[in-house]
Amino acid sequence: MKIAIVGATGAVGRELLKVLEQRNFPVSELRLYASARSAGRGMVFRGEEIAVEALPEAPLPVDVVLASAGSGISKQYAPIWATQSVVIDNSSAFRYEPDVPLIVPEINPHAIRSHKNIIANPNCTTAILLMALHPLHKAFKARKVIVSTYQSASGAGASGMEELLQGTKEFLAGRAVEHKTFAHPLPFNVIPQIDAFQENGYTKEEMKVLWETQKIMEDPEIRVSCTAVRVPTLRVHSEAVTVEFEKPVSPEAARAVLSAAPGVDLVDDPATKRYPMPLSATGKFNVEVGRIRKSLVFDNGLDFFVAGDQLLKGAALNAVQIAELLQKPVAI
Ligand code: A2P
Ligand code: 11C
Repeated sequence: MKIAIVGATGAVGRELLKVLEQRNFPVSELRLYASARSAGRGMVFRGEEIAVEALPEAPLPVDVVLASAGSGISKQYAPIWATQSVVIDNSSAFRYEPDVPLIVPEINPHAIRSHKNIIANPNCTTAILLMALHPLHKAFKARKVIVSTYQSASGAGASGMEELLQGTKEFLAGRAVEHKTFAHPLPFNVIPQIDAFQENGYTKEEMKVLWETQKIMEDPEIRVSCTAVRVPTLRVHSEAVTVEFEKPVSPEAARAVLSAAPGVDLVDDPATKRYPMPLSATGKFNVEVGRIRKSLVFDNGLDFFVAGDQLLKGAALNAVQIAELLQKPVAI
């Protein structure tokens, strides 16, 4: 397949190059696009340097466009790209359109059948949550979900990582910490705001977790309340999750389900201090799940903790997995 990465120089774009390589995706030609600022810069793919091109205002000469340059660019250009290519869009621009499939390949690969050349990749927080929640939902039927997130700086892109690293140096040197990407200085802090506040008091990031969970799990009845918090880690979103199920559930039964779930690593041995953490989940394709215990609040309830590399399962890996589905539609 001829592939284009739009936003190739960004935090997700750089991972897309690596994931295409690691999964040995059949790329016959790779075109890299970013802003005019990056034009001419070289990026290495399979040992060869490819020059980044400024994004043109025209269709791209490829089969598949992997877009990760923000929702403004996707809104403007994806309809143009879609005239000639299948667009796998990492932004939130089209996720809630009824005729745009929103896909996590382990969960709803069948949704790809209805695509009209734009396919949406979910929000990273949602994708990581659902890797653990969906297998449990299939087994015990989840009804109410309460999530508190611990989201890393790279969720806000390359500038978020840079702001955390630079700000940490400034903090340690006793200087004032500058901030632009985040609403407040992030080093040695946590910020309970990701994206804009909505009329109901939740942020848009928090509402996305509800909207996208209902669409991907094809269950409009499931209720989700999220508190999304930025923490000073570089990579990996972690989430503390409480779920009330319709059917009786136990930690042992949940562990059995999760240990058989694709894309999940059960990391759950408190006696040896093994549980999901950003440092252990960094760079991993699988999402770590652990701290599984019976809820003290809900009768058919569980508490657990997940940590997943959101640049991978929450973005680049999931997008490449969707492209892999395009190659084998018959098998779905
Ligand atoms: P550039 O590096 O040239 O600014 P991140 O999510 O890490 O912030 O990355 C955003 C990506 O989107 C980068 O590759 C960035 O390129 C790209 N980008 C930003 N603005 C534009 C634009 N106007 N046209 C094309 N690509 C853009
Ligand atoms: C963050 N989850 O950590 C956000 C970034 O809907 O694709 C991804 C926003 C989205 O800041």
